[in-house]
Amino acid sequence: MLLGRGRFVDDLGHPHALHLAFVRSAQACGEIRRIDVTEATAMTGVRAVFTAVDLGHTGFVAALEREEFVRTRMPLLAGDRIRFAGEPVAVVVADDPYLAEDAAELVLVETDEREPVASIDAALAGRGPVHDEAADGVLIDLPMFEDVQVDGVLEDAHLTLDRTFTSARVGAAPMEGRACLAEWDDRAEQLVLQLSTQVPHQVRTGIAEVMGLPERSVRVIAPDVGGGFGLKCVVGREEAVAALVARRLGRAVRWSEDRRENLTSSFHGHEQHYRVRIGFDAEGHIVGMDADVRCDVGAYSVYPFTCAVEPLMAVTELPGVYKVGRYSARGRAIATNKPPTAPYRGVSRPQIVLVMERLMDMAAEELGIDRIELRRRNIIQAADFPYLGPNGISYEPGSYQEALELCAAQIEKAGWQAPGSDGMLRGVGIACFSERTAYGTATMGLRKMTITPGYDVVHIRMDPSGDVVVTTGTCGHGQGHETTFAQIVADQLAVHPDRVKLRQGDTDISSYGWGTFGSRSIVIGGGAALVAAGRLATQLRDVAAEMLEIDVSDVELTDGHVQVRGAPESRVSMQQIAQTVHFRAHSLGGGHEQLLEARGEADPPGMFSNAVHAALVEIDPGTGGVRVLDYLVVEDCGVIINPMIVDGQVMGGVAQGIAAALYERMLFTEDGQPQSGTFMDYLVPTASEIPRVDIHHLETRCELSETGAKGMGEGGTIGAPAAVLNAVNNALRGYGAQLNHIPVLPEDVVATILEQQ
Ligand code: MCN
Repeated sequence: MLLGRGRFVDDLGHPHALHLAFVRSAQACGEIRRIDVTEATAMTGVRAVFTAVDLGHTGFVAALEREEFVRTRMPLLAGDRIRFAGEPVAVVVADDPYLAEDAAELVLVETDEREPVASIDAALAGRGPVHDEAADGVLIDLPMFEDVQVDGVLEDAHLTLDRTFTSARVGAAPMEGRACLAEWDDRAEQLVLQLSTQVPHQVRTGIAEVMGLPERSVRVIAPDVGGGFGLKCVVGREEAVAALVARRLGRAVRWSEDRRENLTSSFHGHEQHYRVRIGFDAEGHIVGMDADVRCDVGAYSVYPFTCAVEPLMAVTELPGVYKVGRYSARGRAIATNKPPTAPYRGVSRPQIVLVMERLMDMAAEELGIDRIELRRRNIIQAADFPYLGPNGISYEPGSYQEALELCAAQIEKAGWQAPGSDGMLRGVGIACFSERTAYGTATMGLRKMTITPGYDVVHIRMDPSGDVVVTTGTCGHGQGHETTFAQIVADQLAVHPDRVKLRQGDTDISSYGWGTFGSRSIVIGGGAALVAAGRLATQLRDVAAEMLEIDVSDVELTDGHVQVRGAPESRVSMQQIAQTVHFRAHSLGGGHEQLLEARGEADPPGMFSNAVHAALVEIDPGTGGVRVLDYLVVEDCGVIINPMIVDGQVMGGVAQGIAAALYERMLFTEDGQPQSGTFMDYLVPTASEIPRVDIHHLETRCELSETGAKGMGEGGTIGAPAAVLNAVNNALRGYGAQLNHIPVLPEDVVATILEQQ
């Protein structure tokens, strides 16, 4: 990548491809009266203009098998109603992208404008509805773990806090936006769709469905993907339109989203409101909690995850690493006239950790108990494992308390408690959390999605030169799977990792797989790779034993060879074994028809990584500017496959979490107009805003995973908002700060200071 050898969708040459530009709605809400494409169609170089009518009003319906879930449809192009500003209503196909853009501006869309629903409050106040099927604006309402004792427990508690928290809508801002190149291959009778995605097979399923084709007639290929962060783990309507247009015209077509489209018209996440009541006894133990979680999920349910992902995750996992006693929660997905939300990195966990960690700090202050001590009293202890939470989740062993103690010791060591200089205010914040990773089908099944992800299958093949090719349905897009999968397989086969090549991101070469999201790849794909490699190792031992004329129990794999145990001079290389199997099979006694190939599968129940984050911030009371001076992470993701990659994931995640805490937010006006259409308005932090991150590892081997690893790809993002927000409040302790929203902006800081003066 650094040498420029990466190949992204836009790098894929195609001399005859036509270019798409989408005509997008200028209004956030309205009925479409007329779409006039005459002028655009007449432009030289324009090959076609399509509307929903031309495409047969197709769309995606993502659903849960739950009574409470309201099924809605996301049309590929808006046909009768506009549901957000930026929604695609027509597509122009032209010889070059500039012509396509110019022609798109000539398409006339006449609408009867309606008053949009641009916020949770507006939706619940009865404005709308966004979908007639959901008259009250709620797409799913989930009362969960309804413990009737909670109210009583909270009334009788020594201390009860009743607080609200909000987090702003954010975008994933991947370096590469969405992009695709679609072509109908007449000879193979197959649509070949190359696109920037995390989930090639789900894209295949979705597109085959809207095109009315069997899945074999759609091949989806993800070349290098320039970041996804959850935005690309759902199926986009623009890519589906490209597929339909390619087939319709019998021509290759391509589309690359520009930055403004990415910011305003793709998928967002994390716009949530919480009201939480939590009770403590006099010793600071949590006795009960109840929560009302409201998620602004935008205009549509995304395919295939649906809009229930955020509320479900939030209510299920809110208690986190703490023993909460009694628990009850309600989670709602609320439709608004804004772009839909996808499972953006962390999926509600940055929010629930923020809620719990702010509550712990606020309670510590009210109770007069040191904030680390209060956490110590409530955190799940080693003796509690396997711990069964009030949310019905069983937590396998982790190093929750050990991580807390190590983090506290490191804060001491780093001298963070020293006061700031030059009138600057300094604060330290910490956040403890667990991250449930690698959900298999059984756990995913609890969500009741009509399409339930979870398992993965890996195929492994040794070629005649003794090199190994591994194919997987997971689809790394910046996580270094080429390296870590090779490590796992190489370890099993005792070959150098350079001799193992990973092939991913192509639905024609791998078994059905679920791609990469939910920090699942190393546990599920990597676990399946380990199983497959183990089976291949058995075949190698069998063949070698026959070649060496010795009992199979007397051979071992080592250093690229299979050798007689204790007699290293009697050995055959992998290449010798592979050539014998492929080219001289007749010389073997039979039973080796498997040609040195195997498959492996994994479908674990899901497991929890854990971590503690700490941030040191400095605030300029004059400007309200917040700087993160230093950052500390203690994390435990089980057996670490590759420490450098894990550290990279943590650092990237922390940067994303700091961004959510201090900078990024998608703003909308009251009439649903996006205000964050460029990187001048949507503040992605640069290297100069991100501090050094000091990372310490603990390793609790996971018995639920083949490799002993637990996932961790979202962890950095999950802990950072809470750690930073606690640090900001801590820095402003002299001003009675109670900042419970993100991002915290300089004006919030200044307002807090002024209120006390
Ligand atoms: N790893 C390891 N040892 C462990 C655990 C993980 O060496 N015990 C390594 C894995 O081998 C893998 C990486 O760490 O190379 C992340 O592994 P895992 O936790 O399995 O997560 P996934 O690979 O499934 O990645 C998904 C996760 C998610 S959900 C988002 S969103 C995300 C993220 O990863 N988006 C990213 N990290 C990203 N990183 C980049 N550069 N770009 C994105 O879009």
